[in-house]
Parts: sequence; C-alpha cells; structure tokens
Amino acid sequence: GTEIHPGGIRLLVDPPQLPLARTVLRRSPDFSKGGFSWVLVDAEHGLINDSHYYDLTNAVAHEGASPIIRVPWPEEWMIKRALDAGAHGIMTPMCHSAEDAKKVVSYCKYPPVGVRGYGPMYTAHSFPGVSPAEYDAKTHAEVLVVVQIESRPGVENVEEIAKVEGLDVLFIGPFDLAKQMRITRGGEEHEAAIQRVLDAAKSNGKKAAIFCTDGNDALRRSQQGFDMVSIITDIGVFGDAMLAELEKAKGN
Ligand code: 3PY
Repeated sequence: GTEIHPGGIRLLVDPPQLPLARTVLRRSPDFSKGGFSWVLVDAEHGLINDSHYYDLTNAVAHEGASPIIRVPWPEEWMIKRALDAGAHGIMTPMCHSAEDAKKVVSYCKYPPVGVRGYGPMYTAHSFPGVSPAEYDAKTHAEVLVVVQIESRPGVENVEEIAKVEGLDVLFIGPFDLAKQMRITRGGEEHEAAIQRVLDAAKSNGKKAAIFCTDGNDALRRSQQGFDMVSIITDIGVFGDAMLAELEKAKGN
C-alpha cells in the first residue's frame, strides 16, 4: 500500500462515478478498481516540510494515485518547490478573492501563462511513464490547481473566484470556514455557505471538493454533488486502530 507519513498525509478520493478530467489523475491503474485516486500531502497542518516532498510524491504516484501537496500558504516559492518535487496538484489555504486565485494559478504555470520558475531535475520522477521532455512539453500544464474556500470573504467572492481561468477545484475547509465566519459547523449558515461554493463551482465548470471526517461524511457530500471528497487522515486511522487494540488488550 501507499506509504503513509505519520501526521502528514490525508487520504482523499473522488467518487468513481465522477472521474476527474485530468489525465494525471486518471493514470492510476487502481482507479478502475476503486482505489484512492489522490492523496493529500499536508504541509499546512501536517508535520511535513519540503525536504519530504520528493519521497512522498514518488511513493504515492508509484502506488497509482496522484499526490496533491497542500502548501502552508499561497506563496510563490512554496508552490514552486512543491511542483518541482513532483506534485500532481497544488492546494492552497485561505483563498479570499479572485485576485488570490489568479496569483495561485500564475505560480503553478510556466510562462507565458504564469510565472513558475524552471527547475525540473526531479519533477518527472513522480509521473510514471512520463519522460522529463514530455513533462516539459505537456504534463506541466495539467497540474491540478486547487484553492481552499474557508473564510467569509472567500464565500462572498466565490462566484468571481470560480470564474478564474486555469483554476480547477474549489475545496472547502469546513472547520476553518466555521471558525473564520464565527458560526457553528453543521449549522444552517454553514451549510448554506457550503452549498453556495458548490453551486458557484458547478455553474462555472469547476470541480467542487470538501474535507470530510470519515467515509459516511464523504458519501453524504458526494451525494450532495461534490466531485472530490476526503475520507480520513493517516493519524486518525492509526489512532483509532491503536485504541481498538488497547481496548482488546484490556479485555473490553
Ligand atoms: C478545514 O476544514 O478547515 C480544513 O482546511 C481541512 O483540513
């Protein structure tokens, strides 16, 4: 199975009936068998830094899933290092406006489309079957650009954000969304904000994604219409399994 880095990787899946358009995400030999199609390497909240990226992107990609790196902040140099290390996609926290989203797109694309710097020594290794020349010619343009909508301005500007060219996915962070909006997670206002982001994505031809806390939550959100949903975190899986064995050891 895919190597899981304690504290850092989130396992995410898009529902098989709603496959992503991107070829990089469909190369997975396991995809048709229902395996994970992508794994989030979480350098925002996970204990991961850019010296781990290369090993993680390669481990994930060679198991047939696409590694998406969530960088700590939407900074050009952070995005560049993640892409150079072989990320199939970039996720950035706290997108508040169309201007924010345009910057992220620009950081992810080589000129003339954007401003991404050129440093391809290690990049193609995590794209099985793609040569460095092919990465340069074509694959670089397919990296998935994902921004998180998780603030009041992000929601208020979401229709404009969803129009940004080159942006692929609007990804809701429901925990931050509730905290930033100072509302209750799961409450009426929170669910209305989530629905608004979903609608904005759909009506502008973008994918909608949301962080979920378990498989049931992920199923509910995919039935609501989300294209990409998270399922579980590595740390959650380990913790639950260890506690279950501890209970057995206690005779419970
Ligand atoms: C959130 O729910 O705020 C997230 O960003 C999930 O990691």
